[in-house]
Amino acid sequence: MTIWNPKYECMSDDEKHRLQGVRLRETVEHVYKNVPFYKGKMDSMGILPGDIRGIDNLRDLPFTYKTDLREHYPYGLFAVPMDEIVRIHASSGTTGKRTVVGYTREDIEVWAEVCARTISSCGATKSDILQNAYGYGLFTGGLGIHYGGEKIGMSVIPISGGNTRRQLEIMMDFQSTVISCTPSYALYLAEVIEESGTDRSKIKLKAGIFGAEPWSENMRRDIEKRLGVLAIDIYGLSEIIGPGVSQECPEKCGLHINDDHFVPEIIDPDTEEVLEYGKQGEIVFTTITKKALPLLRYRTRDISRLYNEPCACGRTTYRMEKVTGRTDDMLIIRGVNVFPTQIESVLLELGETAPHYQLIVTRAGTMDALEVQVEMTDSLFSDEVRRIEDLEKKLKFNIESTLAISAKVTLVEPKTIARSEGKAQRVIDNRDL
Ligand code: DLL
Repeated sequence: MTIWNPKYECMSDDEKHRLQGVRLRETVEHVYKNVPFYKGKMDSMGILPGDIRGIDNLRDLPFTYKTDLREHYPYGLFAVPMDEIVRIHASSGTTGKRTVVGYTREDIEVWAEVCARTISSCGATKSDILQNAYGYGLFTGGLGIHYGGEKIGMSVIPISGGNTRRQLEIMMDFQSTVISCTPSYALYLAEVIEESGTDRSKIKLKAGIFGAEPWSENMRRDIEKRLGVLAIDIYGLSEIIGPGVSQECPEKCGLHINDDHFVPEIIDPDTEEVLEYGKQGEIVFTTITKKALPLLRYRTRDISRLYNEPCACGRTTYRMEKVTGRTDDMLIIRGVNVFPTQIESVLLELGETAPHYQLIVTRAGTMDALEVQVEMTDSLFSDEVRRIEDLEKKLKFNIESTLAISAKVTLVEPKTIARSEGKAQRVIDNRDL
């Protein structure tokens, strides 16, 4: 299997640490000079850019949290003037405000490079036809993978997400050999292929690049068998760059982190203490080449482990364990990030229900479904059925238009949602991933 950029994917530990050290120093100088938020944080900790001599000083630097991005919404953490920004993407914030990320032309080039590594690691070359079924738009999945595919020289089909019939028609007519989408959508595609009695000899797929949400080894086996592809995991988050932070190789023993651009650490999420290789904790990333939005020690909230033993594929990058959970309550429903607090603000904004609600997530077949149960107030409960149905429709509409996710809304009788003495259990996730 080809390694896209052996110079950087197969460095010795010494070479890597030296390169990371140089790039970290440049990044720290850049943020200290250009981002008042970081200057303030470093000043209050008594650290000057000159104190950062190498990668071992990483742990002297401050952490960055998703709330920092929200507090500086939209552009407050950007480290370059807006006329150097050539692209803006956004992802869900914990409340109404989105997390906004920006890229310079150089950042876009780095992003294409790391996505080219990702796509190559499933064995794809410029002779392949890539059906890119990640959403194009504010979500980073579509355009990130698109540029990576083009950098390799593949024929990229920017089909975006959804419209399953059209996906199948294009897959057969255009002879797609590689597909990129969320793993749950891949399973749904497999189901539709089976149910529609499609002639499988017309499907030329050989590999799939699946990510943006957690998926298990069982799901991988299912997808590989039913779609007839090699299924590899791709991980990333908008704040760090989007897709392309790390990816599996065909050995499937952890995801190779593009650690010449993103330096990982594993910490205890409560004490913020750095943990050793092999220990489970929250994965934290520092970007060391990003110009528009460099982030120091970004708390991803994703749970993983780090490995630094060499991999049989020849790459020498750190590897991370497949992400299976988070340290916060963010849900990923059909690839869309959803915080319960976002739904809460939609419910409270309308103010016609009681403030007690519960989210029930299920997976019917291969597709995630979200039901929002909200308690009625006593007066609503004694009102006409018609008014209750109208309110359900209104809430459904507001949730869909604010969060871009469809949900079933059910108004339930007063006092039927269990009260808790400690943290309210807002989410019942019945998916068996
Ligand atoms: O989901 C970027 C992406 C696009 C990754 C396409 C892979 C493919 P966000 O919308 O900012 O970015 O969501 C980031 O999604 O913190 C994880 O919780 C979760 N996530 C992403 N990839 C994986 C994965 C994109 N392979 C958040 N396994 C992250 C598990 C994943 N969770």
